[in-house]
Amino acid sequence: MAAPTARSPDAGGLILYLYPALIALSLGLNHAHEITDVPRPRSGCGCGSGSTSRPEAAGSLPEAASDSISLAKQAAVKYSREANVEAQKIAQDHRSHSKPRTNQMVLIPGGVFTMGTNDPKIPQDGEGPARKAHIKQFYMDVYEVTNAEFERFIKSTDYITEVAAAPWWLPVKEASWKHPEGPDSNITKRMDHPVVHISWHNAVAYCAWADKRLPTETEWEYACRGGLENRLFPWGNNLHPKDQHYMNIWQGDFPHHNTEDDGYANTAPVTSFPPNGYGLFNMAGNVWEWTLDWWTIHHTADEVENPTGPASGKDKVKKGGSYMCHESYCYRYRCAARSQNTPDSSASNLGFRCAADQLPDYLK
Ligand SMILES: [Ca+2]
Ligand SMILES: [Ca+2]
Repeated sequence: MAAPTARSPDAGGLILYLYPALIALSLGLNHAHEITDVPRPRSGCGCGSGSTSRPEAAGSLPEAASDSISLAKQAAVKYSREANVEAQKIAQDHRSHSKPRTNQMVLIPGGVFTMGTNDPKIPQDGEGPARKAHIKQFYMDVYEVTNAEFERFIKSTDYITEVAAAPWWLPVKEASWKHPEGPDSNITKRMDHPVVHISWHNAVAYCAWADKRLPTETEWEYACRGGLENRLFPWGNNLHPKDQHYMNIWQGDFPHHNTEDDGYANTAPVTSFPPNGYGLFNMAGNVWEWTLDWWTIHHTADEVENPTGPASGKDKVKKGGSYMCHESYCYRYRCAARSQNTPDSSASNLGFRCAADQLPDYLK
């Protein structure tokens, strides 16, 4: 599979990811000349199985000196502070990768459902009219794409992520997926949270790398409803079944005070909260999710089959609402709800998950 290429810089600033290993290697070698305590090769140690003792005669000074310098360089690389930091990073990466993967998909059976609603809560968003939509079967990611999964993509492709040209909400200077709240922030403790500050273009590139694609808006909404008809949320109409929180949104006095009653002021791990009838987690809430479709608020009331939205447009559809949504301001954590962003923009509450026609071979 061909690696996606980096996008041209005209869509906004770019963040360049240099190979930390190369930096560490270069720093380590630069420090080699500072080593004065040169280790001496031991003569005739016989270390290691099958090794032969170094003949005494062969230990001429020039060769020994050459070996010593080589060993010193290796030692410098191995033990320099920079190399140690790099080793810790690699170990940390290894640990994060040894955690359970969250790239699994489930089969969403084909069928017909009622898309949209004739009782729109936000009519100007084009939530209506209700229309019958036929959907052929497809696969859907069980979880929103996490920082850990996205990092695998970045590391294996040299992909350079786009930075928002026009953040629509709480603009954060120099924010990126790796530094969601700006250069001083990081995602180290959020590897199992949804990746954010991902443009639509970035999401498309990731899905292609994973042998997947973005879901259409109709597929997304069908999947969100989990087999239920005409319900507000993925599990039904009751916001708090059994007095429990079923998604990560905003509780309290928006935007002044978030009581975090659901346990999270910001993003939550993608495995949080109960799944819907199809086994999908956090379709509503946590982060908004990009879809394939261009945005329009005008829909036919006719029956449709596997609709893919307008042929062109300015904005892309996003679905599901986010941890920033509160009923008083953004009552969009409903399956029929929708909103939009330009495809080159990103936000701290906008992520994605992928769909696929066929289950990728590596998941079989
Ligand atoms: Ca919350
Ligand atoms: Ca979501």
